[in-house]
Amino acid sequence: MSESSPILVFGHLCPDTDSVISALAAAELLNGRGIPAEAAMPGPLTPESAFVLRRFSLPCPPRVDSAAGRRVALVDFSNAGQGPADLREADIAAVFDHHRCDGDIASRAPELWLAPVACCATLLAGLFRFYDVVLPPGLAGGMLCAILSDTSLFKSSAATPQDLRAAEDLARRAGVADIAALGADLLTAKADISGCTMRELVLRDFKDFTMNGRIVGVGQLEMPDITPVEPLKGGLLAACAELAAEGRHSVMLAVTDLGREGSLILAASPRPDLFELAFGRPLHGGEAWIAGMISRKSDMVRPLRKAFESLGRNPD
Ligand SMILES: [Mn+2]
Repeated sequence: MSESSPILVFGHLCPDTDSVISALAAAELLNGRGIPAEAAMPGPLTPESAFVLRRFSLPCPPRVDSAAGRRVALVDFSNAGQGPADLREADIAAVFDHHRCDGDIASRAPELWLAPVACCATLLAGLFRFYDVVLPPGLAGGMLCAILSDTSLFKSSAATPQDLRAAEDLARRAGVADIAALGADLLTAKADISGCTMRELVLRDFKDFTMNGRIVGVGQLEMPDITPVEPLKGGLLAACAELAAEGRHSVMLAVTDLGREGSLILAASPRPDLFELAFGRPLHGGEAWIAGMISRKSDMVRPLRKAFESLGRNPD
């Protein structure tokens, strides 16, 4: 394992804006501390991330699909299952995350930064101050977008006062006078579903979670208004079923309507009763409208994990 090549910094598979921008930010922070590092991303750029990179003239991190034999730093995730397949063969030099840590990765380096905030960029913004590293204005703008994206423009129940304060500070550094206008542009970019296959839409913002020994995939599409998705429901549900057949117990897509502040869930599962237990509404033809559901972490994964934990250990 080479100690001389730069640390490769990347986020989770199907990288969202926070994963892409936090990789750039953590690489900048490490370089600023005299630790050579370069950002990468283990998946394609989403329309939202492409908009953010363009808007703030930030470089697109190169694609990386293998981590074996590299020194790496993880941003926005800390579970082996959400990274490249050979992540366990990498030397993990640092972790920056804001999700629960299942403890299935190991690191020799005592550099694990985990914080209960809604966005990894919020944590990193604090670390630039901690290490007294200069934060360039363009990167600050990107980090602001990551916070707006991860908090669904602060509508998410996962948003904390730290996220809000970081966003205000980053806006000042980036010269963004109107945060709400930037948020609206971001949402327009995020909601662009033109030219995508149903599978690409389910995978656009998708994560696998291990719940009581079962793999459950949860994707999310956020839109100002979900009407354009109505005619696609059948195709999206079929794509969920296809992804479930690839080694997962269940796959759910939440199509989040930020205007109505709720989500239409589409679920392919042998146990639809678990979704009713988690969200308090029965699925009809694999779908249900759940009022108030916006945050994947708080409103989807947490109750679903509880429902799966009510199952025994036996396969079903
Ligand atoms: Mn994040």
